[in-house]
Amino acid sequence: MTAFISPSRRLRRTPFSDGVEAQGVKAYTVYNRMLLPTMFESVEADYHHLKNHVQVWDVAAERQVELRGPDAGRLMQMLTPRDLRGMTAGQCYYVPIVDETGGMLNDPVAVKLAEDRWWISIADSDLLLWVKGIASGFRLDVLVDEPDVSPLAIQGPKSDDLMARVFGEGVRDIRFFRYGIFDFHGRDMVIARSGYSKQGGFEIYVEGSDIGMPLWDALFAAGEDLNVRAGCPNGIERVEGGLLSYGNDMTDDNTPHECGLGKFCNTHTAIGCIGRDALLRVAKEGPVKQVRAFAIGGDKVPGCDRPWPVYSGGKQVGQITSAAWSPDFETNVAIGMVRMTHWDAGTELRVDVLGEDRPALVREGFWA
Ligand code: THG
Repeated sequence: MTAFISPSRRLRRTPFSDGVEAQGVKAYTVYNRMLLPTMFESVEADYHHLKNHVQVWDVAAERQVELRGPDAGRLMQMLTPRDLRGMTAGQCYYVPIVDETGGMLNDPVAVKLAEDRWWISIADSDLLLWVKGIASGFRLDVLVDEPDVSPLAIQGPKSDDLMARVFGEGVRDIRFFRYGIFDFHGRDMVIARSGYSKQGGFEIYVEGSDIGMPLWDALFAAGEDLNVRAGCPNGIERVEGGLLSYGNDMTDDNTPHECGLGKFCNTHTAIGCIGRDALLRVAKEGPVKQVRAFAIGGDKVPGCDRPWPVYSGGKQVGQITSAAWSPDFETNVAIGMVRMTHWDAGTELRVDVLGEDRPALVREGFWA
C-alpha cells in the first residue's frame, strides 16, 4: 500500500496534530477514526531513539469511554472478566473486554478516577457503542460518553527526567499502573506510569484540547538537552516486548485465554461479567490455540498487512499477525497464534510470507 489517504472531517485530527506535523511525521495509521502517527525519521531510527532517549507520543487515538454515575462500577465489571473489587481510585488496570460469547471486544486500560467515575482507554474498536447499549439495555444509572480527553505518552529511559522538569519531582514516585494528579498551567492532569512500550514512561491524560499544544511545546522546550523527539508506538519495539495489538493479533473471534491474557482474568470471581458463563465453559478445556512469540528466518520481512499462514508438514497450524526485523536481536521478531499441538517452545515450523517459505521458531517468550 503506497497510496495516500485523503484527509477529511471523518478522519479526526488530534489536539497535538499541529505539533506532530511540525516535527515531520512521515506516516500515520487510522485508529478509532483518528490519526495515529506510525513513523517520524524511520521505524528503525525511531526504535533506537526510543530505547536510548525520550519521546513524546500523540496517542490521542486511544480514546476514552467515560462512565459516570452510581452504576459506573457495576457497568465496568459487566464488561470484563478481570475482578475489579480490589481496585481503588489511583489505579489503572489492563482489562480484557469480552462479549456474551467470551470474544475479545477490546483490550483497554481502565482508569478508576472515583467509585462513580471511570475512563476506559480503548484500543481500535467501537467500544462506546457496546457500552452505551449495555447501559441502556440494563437501565443502568450511568452516563456513557467520549470526553475531550487525549492521552500524550512520554516513553523512553529519560522519561522521568523530562517529566520532573515539567511537573515536578513528585512524578518520579508514581508507581507502575498508578496515577497521580499534577498541575500544568492551573489545570489538573491525570499522569500514570504506563504506556505502549517496554522502555518505561508515563501517560498524561490531557483534558481539554486547548491545552494540548501548550503542553506539547513545554515538553519539547524542557527536554532539548535530553534529545527529546516526537515518537509513536514502534512496530519493532512492541513486537519484541509482546505488546498485543487489537485487530491485528486478536479479534472478537478470540478469547482472552487464546491471547495469553488469562493472567488478567478472574472469571470465577468476576460476578456480573457478561461473558462469564461462556468463558467458564471454554476455560474448562483450556484454549486449543494461543499467542506465541516467533523468530522468523531470512532477510528483513515486509510489513504484515494480512495473516501469514504457519505450517507443519504441509498442514496449517497457525498464523503470524505482526512481524518486524529487530536490529538489536538480529532476527525477525513476530507475534502469532498456533495450535496446542505445535505451541511448545523450540517447535520448528514454516511460514508463508507472501509466497516465500521461511522457517519460524516458536519461542519460550518475547524478547523484552
Ligand atoms: N495506554 C492507554 N490506552 C491504550 C493503550 C496504552 N489503549 C489502546 C492500547 N494501548 C490498549 N492495549 C494495551 C496493551 C498492552 C498494555 C496496555 C494497553 C500494557 N501491557 C503491559 C504488558 O503487557 O507488559 C502491562 C500490563 C500490566 O501489567 O497490567 O501496558 O498503552 N492509556
